[in-house]
Amino acid sequence: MDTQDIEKNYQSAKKIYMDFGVDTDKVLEIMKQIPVSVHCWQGDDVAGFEKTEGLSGGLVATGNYPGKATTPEQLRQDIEMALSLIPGKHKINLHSIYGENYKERDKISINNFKNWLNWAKQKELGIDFNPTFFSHSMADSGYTLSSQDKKIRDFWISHAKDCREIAYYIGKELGIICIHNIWIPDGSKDIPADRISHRKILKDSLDEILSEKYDRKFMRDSLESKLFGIGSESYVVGAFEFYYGYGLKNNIMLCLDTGHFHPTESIADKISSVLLFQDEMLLHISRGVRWDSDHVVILNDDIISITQEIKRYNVFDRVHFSLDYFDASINRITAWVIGAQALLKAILFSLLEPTHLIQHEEKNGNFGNRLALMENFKMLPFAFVWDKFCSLYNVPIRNKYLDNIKAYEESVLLKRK
Ligand code: RNT
Ligand code: ZN
Repeated sequence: MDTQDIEKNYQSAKKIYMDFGVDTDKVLEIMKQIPVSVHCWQGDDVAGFEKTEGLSGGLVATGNYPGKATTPEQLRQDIEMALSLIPGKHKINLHSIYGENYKERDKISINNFKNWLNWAKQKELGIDFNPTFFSHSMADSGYTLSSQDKKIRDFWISHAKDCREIAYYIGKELGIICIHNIWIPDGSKDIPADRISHRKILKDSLDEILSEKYDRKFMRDSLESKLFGIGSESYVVGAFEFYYGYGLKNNIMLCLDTGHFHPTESIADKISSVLLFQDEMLLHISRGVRWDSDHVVILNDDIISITQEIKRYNVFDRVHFSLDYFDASINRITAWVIGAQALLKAILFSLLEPTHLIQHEEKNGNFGNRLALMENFKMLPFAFVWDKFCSLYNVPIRNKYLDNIKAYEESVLLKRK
């Protein structure tokens, strides 16, 4: 398909959408303003550069596809490659274990992220940041911020404080908000006899970590809940209810990870409740298959129902999107691109929805028409608008990007030792 075909298809799609009262040109302008935070950890199976301990905290990356990045330079090069195939202007999501040249987790500072910072400046990318509470001997007991052992707890409190400072510095340097997201693996494999003590300790730890106030223009905190994990099947200290309560009381945003709820629970349904009481929220878009397996995100109903909710209340400015999955069994660049494109497609699909028409049927109590319109809108030529969006950023159309990845795999990835 050449540029002329893309344009021709787009013009015919534009006309069809116009008949339903949707302006595709305007939608494309909105698309340009919606950043997705691309997680660096898809590039190396959540290994990071400490290289002292294996992946822990209940996180598992299965597969052994060749060519994974093992140095910061390689990882940045791979991210650049992935970004060149993802239309739009996006952010990068870093974990503290991706810092460079530090000896111990509790001795990190902004100096260990200078290369990332300079690179981001050069590429005009925002950065989000996460303290890392796993893959470390101090997390081996299964508890970090909620540990009853003061030594362990203090170690992690200090880590989180350092990370908030780093996040603030990053946000200030780049002039783009840096979201500092706390996720801890704390919990227990089997039925605990005392749930509340750990939760009380977690509350105190968070109070201490968050006591330092930073300018929200540059840094914002978020708290990520979970339902269960590998090794924490019976009890997770940082459950949704815990953080919902804490977040409301202390005005800290929540992070909802789409893999962190019961498999049949709708995350989309939660958005309108959370945003009634909080200004904003963070989403970790993931795909669980039977459990929180972090499969590559695809364009499925789960994701579309989330972006539809956001579209229907027009709250794209109050929801931050980030990706969170890791698949080591396929080309890691392909994994990044599929997931990021899927999320962007879901956003575009939702922006193109003639929402006013279905809401009109609902107001009139005609639920048959509402359902029929919803079904009909699935058939609108959204792919042609997507192609146009890709072409605006010189992203090869449809599956053409696979050729670029193949060439990169041959010339770069397979040459890595
Ligand atoms: C774990 C959480 C967390 C991590 C990343 C690496 O279940 O989803 O967000 O996946 O921080
Ligand atoms: Zn997550």
